[in-house]
Amino acid sequence: MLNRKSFLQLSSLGLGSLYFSKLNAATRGGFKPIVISTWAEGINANKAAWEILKNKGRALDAVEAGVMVTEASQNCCVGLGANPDRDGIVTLDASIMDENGNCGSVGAIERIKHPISVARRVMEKTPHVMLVGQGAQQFAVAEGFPLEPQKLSDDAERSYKEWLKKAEYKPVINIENSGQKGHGPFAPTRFDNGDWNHDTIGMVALDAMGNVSGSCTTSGMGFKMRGRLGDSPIIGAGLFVDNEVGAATATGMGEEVIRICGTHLVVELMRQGYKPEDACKKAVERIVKKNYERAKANQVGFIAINKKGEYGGFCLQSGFNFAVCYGDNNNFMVDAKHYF
Ligand code: SD4
Repeated sequence: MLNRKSFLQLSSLGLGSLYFSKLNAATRGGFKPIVISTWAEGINANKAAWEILKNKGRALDAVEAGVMVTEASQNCCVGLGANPDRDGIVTLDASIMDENGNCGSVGAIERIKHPISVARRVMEKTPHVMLVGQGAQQFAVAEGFPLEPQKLSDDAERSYKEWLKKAEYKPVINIENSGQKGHGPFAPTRFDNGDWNHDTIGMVALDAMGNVSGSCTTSGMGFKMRGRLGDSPIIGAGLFVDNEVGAATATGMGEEVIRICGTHLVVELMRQGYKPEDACKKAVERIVKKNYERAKANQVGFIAINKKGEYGGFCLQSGFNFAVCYGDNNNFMVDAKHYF
């Protein structure tokens, strides 16, 4: 415990405020096992991950199985049902990282239903971390993944046709609160029930053995330039795990996340003692500090867990939420606090 004398000593070193920002951090969770994931699609994904975690399975298996649910959902902007790039082709990115610092990813892969599983194969079966484009697809096929037809889902077809009318190339942010309907450039689509449907799911989990792993899978941004890669397949940007500390994943405008090596930063801040929410907040503040105007015009959300099973998230704009699960009857949404 910090007594008055030691606090004065810390203060004289200029460390008093640092101590208090850590002390005052919102501490949520503290459960093992636990899994958290981005956006509302995370609820179903968490359920699949929880089935593994509750049976003392490995976090790595949980984060793969969890996001596979989202990838398989035709009703979602993640996976092959998602919005295409501006040339009308769906290209997918994914990454995965385990408790031993092993990682794998695929970028701009086409016609493969489960990019996350290909990313895992890259990690486990090649000496490499990342495969992209044609090469990634070739590897997937050689590994026995079926090549799916190159066809847009009905929803994506509709969105794309709508987008082509103006073909504007600018991000739409804070769309959850904007009252907008329909589909904008870079925008997620909207379900009939009014929920927004986002392009990415990132998931991090702590298993019963105390090991941490993470996954991230995305169609990137709807109507993106052909060849554009976001943060999701980049280790240290869209996903980072360090089993000594915890794990973090990101969603939103990937370029902003890449510029600050976002999830690596979050994990390093947790290593310094910040709670997950405060570490995410600091990373968001870094984005703002780098370029206020750009930060104001974009959305980014981080989520993180530490080795104690504490969790947190923070974002630039209101509207970002994440799903937290630590029991059959404990799987719920949390609204992340926001900077603007
Ligand atoms: C990207 N971060 O490709 C992803 C997009 C995303 O919800 O998270 N959309 O930049």
